[in-house]
Amino acid sequence: MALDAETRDQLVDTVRRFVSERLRPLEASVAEANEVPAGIIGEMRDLGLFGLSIPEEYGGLDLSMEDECLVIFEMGRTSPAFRSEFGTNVGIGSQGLVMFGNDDQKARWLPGIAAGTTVTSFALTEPEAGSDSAAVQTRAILDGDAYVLNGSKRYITNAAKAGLFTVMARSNPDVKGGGGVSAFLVPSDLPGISVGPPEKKMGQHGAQIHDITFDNVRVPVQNRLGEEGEGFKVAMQVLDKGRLHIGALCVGVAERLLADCVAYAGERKQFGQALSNFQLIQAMIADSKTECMAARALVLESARKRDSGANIVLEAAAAKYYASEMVGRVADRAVQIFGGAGYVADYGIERLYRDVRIFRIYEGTSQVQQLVIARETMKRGG
Ligand code: COS
Repeated sequence: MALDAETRDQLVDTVRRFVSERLRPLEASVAEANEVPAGIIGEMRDLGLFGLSIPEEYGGLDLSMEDECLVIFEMGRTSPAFRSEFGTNVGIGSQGLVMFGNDDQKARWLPGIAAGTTVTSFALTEPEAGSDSAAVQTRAILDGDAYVLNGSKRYITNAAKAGLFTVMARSNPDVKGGGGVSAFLVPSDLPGISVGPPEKKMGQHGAQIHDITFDNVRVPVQNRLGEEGEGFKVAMQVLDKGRLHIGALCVGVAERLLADCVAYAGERKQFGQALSNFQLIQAMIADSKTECMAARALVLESARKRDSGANIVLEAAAAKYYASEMVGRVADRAVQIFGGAGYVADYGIERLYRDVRIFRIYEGTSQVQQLVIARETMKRGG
């Protein structure tokens, strides 16, 4: 649902102030501790950030995709680890339930998800099924009133905090590919579930990813999301929305980096004048600005198209592809403009440079996005 312009502007403004006053001062310490403080997560709950995309009847803000992107542009102006705390509840962890859940499933889980008291994770990726997500091997075999899950999932964001997983598993071993896969709502406290230690990562310290193992986990039949065999399509449609959200996040981080570059180039003097006077520095700033504007426009246009109910498979892939590649270039130029200061930890530029690298990989690599864009373009005839 679209908010009226005034309420929307107030929300965006509140998030902007929260980011600059509460989150930015904590960036270095959160990366160092590899953890977002509980008090900050509480403030995020109070602001309603966990429920941005959850329908109002379940306690969420029910934002349109366009409004969600406007909020996420602001969240991008700080370490992406902060957004990760509520990102799964807004995006891939909850949207299968929002789009395909029945009334009972929604009533049971969405209020906690909107409030942030239940954290969700999206469990698709496996050791042998990354980009080839239709190849999932985790089994879900029907046995009386329950499916019995066996297998493992890899690099699952927020798995250790989650109360609920959306799990894609093969319910029909005779059907290879996506058609044999179903989606399940799996409470994390069911017997037989174990979550591994957090992975040591290149960046986004403070955000955690883990493996999950399912050992004869009995998931009640009523926890199946959608019909048998629909799980791959559930996952793809969840990812379509997720990719717009990640595109918006990339724009936010890029705009933050650009603002840092402009401030630094204005202060730093070499050859007797500010860096900003040098045309080779200006060229880098011009390129980053133009690319930020292009990505912002692409993300918003794609979001509006989703809000209109249109098919956005191509648009979501293009927005995520362009914005994630773009923020990589902007981060690289930022290191260059800061010079030695961009390479040492004190200025935070090298941290963001590492943080943005995953954007070209998770929720579909750039190469997967290229495949999707090419297929859809050919399907649409241009
Ligand atoms: N919305 C609805 N349906 C979709 C869809 C979408 N976005 N994408 C695919 N489908 C459907 C197709 O229409 C097809 O249906 P039919 O069998 O009825 O024709 C079915 O799903 C299989 O689609 P497709 O043939 O495109 O599947 P592929 O195995 O070729 O895989 C890619 C396609 C590679 C695009 C997909 O596996 C993918 O997105 N991989 C990356 C996964 C990812 O992002 N992982 C990150 C994990 S979360 S951090």
